[in-house]
Amino acid sequence: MSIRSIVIHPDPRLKKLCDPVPELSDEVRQLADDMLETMYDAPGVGLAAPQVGVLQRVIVADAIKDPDAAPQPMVMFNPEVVLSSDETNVYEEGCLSIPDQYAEVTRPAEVRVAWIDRDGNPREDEFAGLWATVLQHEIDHLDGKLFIDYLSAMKRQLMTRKSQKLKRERARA
Ligand code: K1U
Ligand code: ZN
Repeated sequence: MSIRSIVIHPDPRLKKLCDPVPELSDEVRQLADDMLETMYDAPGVGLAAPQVGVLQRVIVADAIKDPDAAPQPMVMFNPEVVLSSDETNVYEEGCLSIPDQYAEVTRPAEVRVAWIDRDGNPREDEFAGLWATVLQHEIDHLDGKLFIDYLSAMKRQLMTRKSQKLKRERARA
């Protein structure tokens, strides 16, 4: 396993519609393992393949925030929200591609997600709380959508400028 570098906004790769994974291969399983290692190292509670520069529909997540709890790594290939609740939830979201910036986003409180697991089996399950928020945030990444796209144009511009500045500073360092 290895830690991959995380793409920082603004970057055209974060705005692209990602391709479905046609079939599970050693290469795509390796990508998922590397993404998990990258997510835990960051640290974060989720990561989508375009954030490591790969335009394929792969996400990983572990939305257990308690550092003393056992890890619950989740790998999803071709994840899809198939049902969303009318009830909504507001959560202060962050993004590893927009470091150190947070904003409240309203999303469905519960979602039913269909995906292909690491063994190639089709799966479907319901998620609530932080899991629901994180999975929606990650699936949005696969459609080229960032959490700042839910904010006003002014807030989005401000956060984009800050991220651009940070990206320039990191490139110089
Ligand atoms: O997709 C990403 O950029 C990862 C992002 C996921 C996310 C966080 C919060 C709400 C929705 C989606 C992150 O993991 S940001 C970092 C973060 O939230 C965190 C970091 C350390 C401990 C706990 C959480
Ligand atoms: Zn993100």
